Amino acid sequence: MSESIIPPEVRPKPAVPAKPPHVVAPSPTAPHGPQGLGSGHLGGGSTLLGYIGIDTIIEQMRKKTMKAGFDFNIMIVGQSGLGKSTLVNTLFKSQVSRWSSAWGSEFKLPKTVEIKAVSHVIEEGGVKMKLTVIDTPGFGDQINNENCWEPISKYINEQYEKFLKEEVNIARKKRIPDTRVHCCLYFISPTGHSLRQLDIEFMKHLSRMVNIVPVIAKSDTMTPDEKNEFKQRVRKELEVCGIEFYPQKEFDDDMEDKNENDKIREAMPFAVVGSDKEYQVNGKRVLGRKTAWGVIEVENPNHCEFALLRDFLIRTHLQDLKEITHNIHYETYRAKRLNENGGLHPISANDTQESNL
Ligand SMILES: Nc1nc2c(ncn2[C@@H]2O[C@H](COP(=O)(O)OP(=O)(O)O)[C@@H](O)[C@H]2O)c(=O)[nH]1
Ligand SMILES: [Mg+2]
Repeated sequence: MSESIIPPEVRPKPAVPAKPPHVVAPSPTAPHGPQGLGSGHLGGGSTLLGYIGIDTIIEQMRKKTMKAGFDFNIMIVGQSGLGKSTLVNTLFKSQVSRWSSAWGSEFKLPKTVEIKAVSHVIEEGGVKMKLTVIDTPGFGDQINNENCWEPISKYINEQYEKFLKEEVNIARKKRIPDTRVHCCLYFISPTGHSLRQLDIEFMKHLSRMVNIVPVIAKSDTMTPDEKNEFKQRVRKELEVCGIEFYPQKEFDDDMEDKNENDKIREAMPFAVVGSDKEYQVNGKRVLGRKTAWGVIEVENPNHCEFALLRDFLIRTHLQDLKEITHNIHYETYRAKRLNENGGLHPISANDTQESNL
């Protein structure tokens, strides 16, 4: 047996990296010469140039994104006590939970709507995300809540304006800081009856300027039947009022997108439960809320729709939320601003109050 082993042939090292074995050297008689990139040569693996390496662009983009990191700005709106801070902490787990006590004490009894943005860099799997949570304590807490959407709409427009100013600068920054609101989580009170006037007013005025994702707060306070009935009623009311929440039908890219988003739209608004407390269930530590009937596991899809919301916001639609913000909402704002002023002049407070964009 050993006699049959042929010693490896000694070959000179190539001056350039070797081409994959299937690559054939260009023939001098080839009709297009060495640069001929006729489709016949590229389809199904070129015999002319062999492997070009276009597919590595994905890896190149991945590396760049990993280095640069990215911004995600989420706004939370709803009456005090609906579990807004808790849910955001649950969404982004322990990384942001530290903020909750500071928020709680800072905004105990707000008299008017205050808007506070808190940023934190979260890193997972080598990817850095600068997460900014924009809290709106005081929203809907007044006796008269008329126009309480105004300060929020003003804030959203101010961020578009900031971005626009940077964009039209002659000496632009290589990367414009993005403070635009990519997603507005709107908390609906689990009344079991219907939406309040305040909810309708808010979503009506803002649904065309920001991505609104409505959620039913503290859904553990309703029975499964009540929850389903309430969800249906809310969906119906939104439809009757002409309120389109994210993901908006008109922005579906293709049939695949439409099918996927249809399922999500039918399941919305997600009935969620938030908690930053862990419990031991079947030997595993889970985030949950203890009730007289046992522990409601926040991340268990049989218990509530928190996991659906998390997957949708973070795992499947985060990039789309950013793209719709940039390509649709910001673009609408930008076109309006450039049209109305014939250029850019400082924006007045009144300009940002109205959201008839
Ligand atoms: N039953 C129930 N209670 C909740 C839920 N989420 C938060 N809470 C509780 O509701 C209270 C207010 O929560 P917080 O997150 O501060 O509400 P925020 O004012 O909207 O930010 C706290 O005592 C929370 O523990 C939930 O999903 N279900
Ligand atoms: Mg709060």
